[in-house]
Amino acid sequence: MTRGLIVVDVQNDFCEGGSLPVTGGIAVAGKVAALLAGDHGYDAVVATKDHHVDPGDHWSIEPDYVDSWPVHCEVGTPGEDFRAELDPARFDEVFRKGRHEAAYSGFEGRSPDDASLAGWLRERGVDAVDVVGIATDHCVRATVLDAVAEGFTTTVLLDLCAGVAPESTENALAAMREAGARLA
Ligand code: VGL
Repeated sequence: MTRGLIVVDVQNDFCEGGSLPVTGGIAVAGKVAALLAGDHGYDAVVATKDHHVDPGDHWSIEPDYVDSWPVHCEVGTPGEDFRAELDPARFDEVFRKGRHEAAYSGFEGRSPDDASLAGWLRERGVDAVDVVGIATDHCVRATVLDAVAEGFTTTVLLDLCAGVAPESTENALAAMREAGARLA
């Protein structure tokens, strides 16, 4: 198989100290950085970024932390940047999503050349993907479900993921497993 790694939304705002901090986000950033610094064996490594300009009611001053969230990953702010642990040079491509919508799934993202994630991976012969990042119960979940739907053999590396809340994380694990993803 030709294997790809998808690093989902390891951005400052989703880590401790950010506007929508997920516990364990910084630890995930460190572990992903360590993986990418070594001889990881992936044929392609991509990252996704939440990249909001005006995502409508995805942002709220009274967020419910289910469908609405504090302002996060606003284009042009440090919160939208990758965590400093990550060296962007390790990514073969970056897919940005959510300019004017929620866009939880990395498969909604586009490269600077306007490639879709699925198209970009297929063009390189990738047929299996590992998914890591933040948050297990939202953007990782949506990205994994789309990866399976797009026909990729999909594995979630749970040790390199962090979730917002325990219950929704458990639900996400069940949904990803049921869809046919492998949880590792
Ligand atoms: C995410 C909540 C809101 C995520 C994005 O990256 O999982 N979560 N927007």
